Amino acid sequence: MNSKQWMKVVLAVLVLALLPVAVVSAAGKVNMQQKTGVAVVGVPADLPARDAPAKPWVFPNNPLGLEKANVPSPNMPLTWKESWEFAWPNGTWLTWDNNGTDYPSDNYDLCWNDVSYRDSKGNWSGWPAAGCGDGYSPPGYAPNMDSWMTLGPVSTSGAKSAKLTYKYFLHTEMNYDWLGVCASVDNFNYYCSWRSGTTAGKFLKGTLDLKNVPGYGSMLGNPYVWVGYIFQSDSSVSGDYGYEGAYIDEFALTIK
Ligand SMILES: [Ca+2]
Ligand SMILES: [Ca+2]
Ligand SMILES: [Ca+2]
Repeated sequence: MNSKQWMKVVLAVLVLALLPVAVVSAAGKVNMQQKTGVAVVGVPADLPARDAPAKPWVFPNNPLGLEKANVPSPNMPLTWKESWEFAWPNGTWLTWDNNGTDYPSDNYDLCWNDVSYRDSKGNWSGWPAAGCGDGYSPPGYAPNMDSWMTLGPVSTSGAKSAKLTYKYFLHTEMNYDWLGVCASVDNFNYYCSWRSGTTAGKFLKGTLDLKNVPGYGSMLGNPYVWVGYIFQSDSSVSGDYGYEGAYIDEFALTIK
């Protein structure tokens, strides 16, 4: 082996040695806060003010980030499934940094992307800091994030039911850093159910019934409906304190 290959072996051993620590830090008891609230496209999240971070945020390094084949995922008409195993974003998925790069100042350009760090099935899941200009590999989210991914529009005209199911792994600073599962009928105001805290190192099942969207009500009978996830972090205590963020996997939107 040449020196580069040896370096990879050494790094692999180091990463494997650190894995149990990472797993332990995300484990423990399921402990989450929940709230509802509206998020608006293009309007940065208005999170409570905090003291300045004690130390500047530094992007973690993941020299062993895996590559994968760039092939399209299969599309399905009434049930839209996403497992993040294939090329993503595909179809009408969009992802962006909703507070741009200057909010509040010297912020980053971070949005969702597929990562092979954790999954509930297969090898990949969606993670909110791996995409856009400053995207990097997990674990550890940045401060001041407002990372969105949306799918749509889909039509619920004539539908008797419309439901989103998914698996989520959560590990955030309780009450300050949030994962929202959201729906919209105008692709502007997104009505969300927010969670913060920990799923204790596991993926849990989540649902969003479009018949009963928090803060809105029924979104059935609409020709245009969008769904999505938003990850928001405040100005301090994030990946630098070992918090991983949120992973989404086994997404299925079923309209019938
Ligand atoms: Ca997956
Ligand atoms: Ca930003
Ligand atoms: Ca925080």
